[in-house]
Amino acid sequence: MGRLVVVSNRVGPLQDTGRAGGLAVALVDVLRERGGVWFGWSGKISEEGTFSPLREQSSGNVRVATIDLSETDYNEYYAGYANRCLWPTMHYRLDLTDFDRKFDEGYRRVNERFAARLKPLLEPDDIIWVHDYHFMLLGAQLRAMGVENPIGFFLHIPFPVPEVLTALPNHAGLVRSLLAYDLIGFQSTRDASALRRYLVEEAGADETSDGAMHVLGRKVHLDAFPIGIDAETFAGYAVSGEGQRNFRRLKTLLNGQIQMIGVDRIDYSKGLPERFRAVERLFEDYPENRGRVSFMQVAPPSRSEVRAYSDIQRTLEGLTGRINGKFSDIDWTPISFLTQSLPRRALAGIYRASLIGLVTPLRDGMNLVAKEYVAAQDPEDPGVLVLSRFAGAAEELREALIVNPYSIDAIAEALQTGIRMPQDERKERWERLYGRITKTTAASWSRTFIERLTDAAEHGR
Ligand code: GDG
Repeated sequence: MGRLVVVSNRVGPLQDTGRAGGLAVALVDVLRERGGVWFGWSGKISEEGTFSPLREQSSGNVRVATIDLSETDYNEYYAGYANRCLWPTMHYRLDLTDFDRKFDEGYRRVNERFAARLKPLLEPDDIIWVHDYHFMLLGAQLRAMGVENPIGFFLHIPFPVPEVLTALPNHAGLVRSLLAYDLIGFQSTRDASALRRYLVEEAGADETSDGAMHVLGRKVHLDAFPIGIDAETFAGYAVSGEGQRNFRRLKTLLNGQIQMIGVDRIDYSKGLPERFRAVERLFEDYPENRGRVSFMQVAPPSRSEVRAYSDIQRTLEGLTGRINGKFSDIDWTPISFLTQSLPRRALAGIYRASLIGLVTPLRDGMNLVAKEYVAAQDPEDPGVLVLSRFAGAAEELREALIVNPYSIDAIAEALQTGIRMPQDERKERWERLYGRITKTTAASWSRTFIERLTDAAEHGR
C-alpha cells in the first residue's frame, strides 16, 4: 500500500485533534494508517524575495512539511484569488468578486511553487490527495513536471452552475487544469452535476457508461463524496465534563426559557443577517415567544483582511443592537452575539442545551455544524434542526426543517414550527437524522475517496 500525500492550504494539527475540526481528524487517521506526508502553507509570512525553507515535523510515520508565503503571495494568492475571486464565485456572490489579473498570476505562481516544492518529497507509490479551492491548478502542474502518481482533488466548497462559473475570467483554464486529476470529488450531487453540465456545454464532453466523462482527449472521473463527522465522538463531547458544565451553565441561565443556536465563522455565505432578521420576524409575528425564546450566535471572525468580512461583522453588531433594543426586557435579551471561538466540547454542550439549531447558509459546500448539532442532541429529548436547502448537508439531512435561507418569513415560520414541535415528532426526525450522520465517519469518508482514486487511476486516464 502506497503512502498518502495530502496537500491543503492549512495543515494539522497532528496531535490534540480534540481542538481541531473534523477534517484534520479524518486526515490524521488515514495518514497514520498508510504513513505519509501532509504538505501545505506554514501560516507564516516570509520576507519578500527570500527562499522559504521547508519546515518539517514528524510524528511516527506522518511527516508534516510546510513552506512560508511572501506578503505578495499571501495578498495575491490567498486573500486575492482564493478569497476574492474563487470563494465568492463558488458561493454565487459575483457582486463581491474582484477579478484583478494580479491575483490570477499570484495564484498560478503559488500553485506552481507548491508543486515544485512537493515534487522532491514524492515516492513512486504515493497517492496524492489535493484539497480545496486554494490548489485547483496543482494537479496539472505536477503532471507538467512529470509526476505520474494517482492525483485526486476534493472541493470542500460548492461548485456553481455554468451560468455563474463562466463569469470567472479564466474559467476555461481553471477547469482544464482540473481535468489533470484522476478523480474530482464534490460535497453533493448538485456540485458534481454542475461540473458535468459545464463539461458538456462548454467543452463538448461525452458521458461514458461508467459515469466518467470523455473530454478534451481525457477520461475524467467525478462524483459526490459527502464529508462526514465522527458523530459518536461528537455526541461524547456533549456529555463530557466540559460539555455538561456548559450545558448546565446555559440551562441555569435559561431558567426554563427556550434557546436557539447558530455557530458559524463570520462569512457572507452563511446567511447571518437574514438569520438575525428572521429571529426578529419571529418575535414580531409570534409575540408569544417574547420573553420565552432567545437566540445565541457564536461567530468567530475570519478573513477580516477582506473588506466584505469586516463589513458583515458590523452589520451583525448593528442588527443585534437594534433587535435587542426593540424587544429586550429587564429579565430577557433576545439575541446574544459572541465573536469568540469556543472549545469544541463546550460547543457540543451548548448545542445540546438548544431546542433549535439554525443552519441557514445562502450557499455551503456541506456545513458540518448541521451534523454536529444533530450528533450532540439528547436522544430522549432532541432539538430541531432548521437547515438551508442550499447547504450540501440538505441532500442528506432530509428530516430537518428545510428552508429557503433568503426568505425571512420562511425561516421565522420554521422556527415557530420547531418551537411548537411535539417531542414525539422531534424524536422521530432526530432518529432518522442520527442514522444518516452515523453512516459516514470522517475516516470512512477519506477511505472511500482514496479507494475510488486508486481505482480511477488504474482504470484509465
Ligand atoms: C468548509 C466549507 C464544509 C465554528 N465555530 C467554532 C468552531 N467551529 C467549527 C464548527 C465546524 C467548523 O468550524 C465549520 O465547518 P463548516 O462546515 O460549518 O464550514 P466552513 O468553515 O465554511 O468549512 C463547508 C467544510 O469546509 C468541510 O468540508 O462543510 O461547506 O465551507 O466543525 O464546529 N469550532 C470551535 N469553536 C468555534 O467557535 N472549536
